[in-house]
Amino acid sequence: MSDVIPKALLEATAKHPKGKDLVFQYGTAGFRLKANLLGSVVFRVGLLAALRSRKFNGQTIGVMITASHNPPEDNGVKLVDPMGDMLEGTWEQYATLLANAGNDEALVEAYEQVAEELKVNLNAPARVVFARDTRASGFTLAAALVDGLKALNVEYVDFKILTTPQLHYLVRCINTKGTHFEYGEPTEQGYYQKIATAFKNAMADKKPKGSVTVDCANGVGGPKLHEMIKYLPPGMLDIRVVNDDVLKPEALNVQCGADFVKTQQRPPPSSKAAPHERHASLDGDADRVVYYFLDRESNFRLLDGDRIATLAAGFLGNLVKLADLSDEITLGVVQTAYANGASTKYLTDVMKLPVVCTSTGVKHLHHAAQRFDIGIYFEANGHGTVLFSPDALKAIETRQPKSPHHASTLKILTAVTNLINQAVGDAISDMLLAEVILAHMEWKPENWLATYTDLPNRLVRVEVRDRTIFKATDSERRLESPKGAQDEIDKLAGKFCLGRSFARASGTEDAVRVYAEAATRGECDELARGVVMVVQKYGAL
Ligand code: G16
Repeated sequence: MSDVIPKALLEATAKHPKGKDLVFQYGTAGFRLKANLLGSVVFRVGLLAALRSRKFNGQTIGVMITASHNPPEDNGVKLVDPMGDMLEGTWEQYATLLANAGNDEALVEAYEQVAEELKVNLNAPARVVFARDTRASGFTLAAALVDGLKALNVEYVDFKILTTPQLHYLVRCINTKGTHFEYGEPTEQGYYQKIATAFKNAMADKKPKGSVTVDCANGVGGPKLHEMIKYLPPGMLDIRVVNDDVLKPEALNVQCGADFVKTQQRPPPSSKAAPHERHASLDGDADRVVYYFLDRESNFRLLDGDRIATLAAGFLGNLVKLADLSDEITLGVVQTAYANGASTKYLTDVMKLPVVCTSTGVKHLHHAAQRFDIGIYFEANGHGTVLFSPDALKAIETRQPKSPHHASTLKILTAVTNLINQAVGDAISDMLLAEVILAHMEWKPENWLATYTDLPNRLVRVEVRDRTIFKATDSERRLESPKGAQDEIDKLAGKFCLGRSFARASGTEDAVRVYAEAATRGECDELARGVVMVVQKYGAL
């Protein structure tokens, strides 16, 4: 064992032994599983966070303990990189390696191997900040993390209960403080102040019509949205917070929240929505948001992540044009295979924007969005944000106003860059952005919906014996294994007008997801049923 690894590490590993026969995988959003199996994983994530920080000579790394949209008994853990984005992809294998290493000396050896392979100076300082959502298991898991950090002499700050995007914000603020890229005050209050000020400036002299009711999935978004409201200019926006009971952790994501609304395509049973009212639903850690409303006939109408992307693209594209910056600023949209075909068609054919498709997981979308000056990325499930390149920010900042109208356009554009969380998708910030845009356009939800017509679609969760046999390719639009499955899916999809379907293994749940869309509801449901049967056949339990 190397001299620089404290004996404490060996002692600490004994407290968090890995269960026999368990295999862990750093998935779409870190590790996710039943909370009672997660202790050893969180402890080992602490070791990797220490290595990652030392690799960057003491820059702060974030660790978020959350299972977001998953059921209350699950939990999860993921790492946040110095600029507040997701852990760099090439390091995920090391997270998986440490999580699966044996106990005691075997773990220390794995740790040393990783440190050597990554050429980490183990004498460099290490700093980690962490937080958790409102799950009952979070407190104990945070203690396991602390054991790992202490054993490796890491300086750490426990931010206790936060939304995932708040932790990403803090990491970015801490690491950029005093630099040219300073992002904000590295405190929870700093987060509210920055977003509230930007909201006020972006709203300019507009006033949203009516109220917005926000379903917080009985998760951390509830208390944090209540807090945010205190910072917003009084009377500017009537926000009604519902499903904000965090004292009953068993209520988290149950029959409410963004995932429920999107997958079930109906309001939470507790909803008291009246026709034409705006409703938004957050997920369990407040990084996703979808809108919905009831139309005149009380039909449920969903305004999902695709809709937020098209709303933002239209508004920002227009602001860039009015600011006379179209020649300098490129704008593009990033989606996944789950994006409704009608939204992609609208973006390319009507809005004439470049659209890129990536695999599921914001880490993939984020990187693709960085290739544009303004990169708008949203998953259909409501997870996303808008990224502004340093060149775009500079162009906006240095453009000399030619008229009072031009000046106010530039002011709104600047405010929007501050309103949108540049680190990661943020439900609270995204919701306020949507409110700003609706107010400027003087749009009701009906106007937003009228921009294009979604193809009927269905998302089904299929339990299989071993989801890892379902290997996808082509931005997860096709299955390369099990052999033969994709041919059957293609044949089925070909039978229906505008039929499109795919199956992929979830990276956050032990299941395969099937997506289908087609010209009519009946065809879509038939296609979904057929593809579910294909998945069941190949993945027979
Ligand atoms: C996470 C990821 C999202 C992804 C979702 C579902 O969301 O951050 O990018 O869309 O899981 O992923 P999968 O289909 O692989 O299970 P969240 O909100 O749970 O963190």
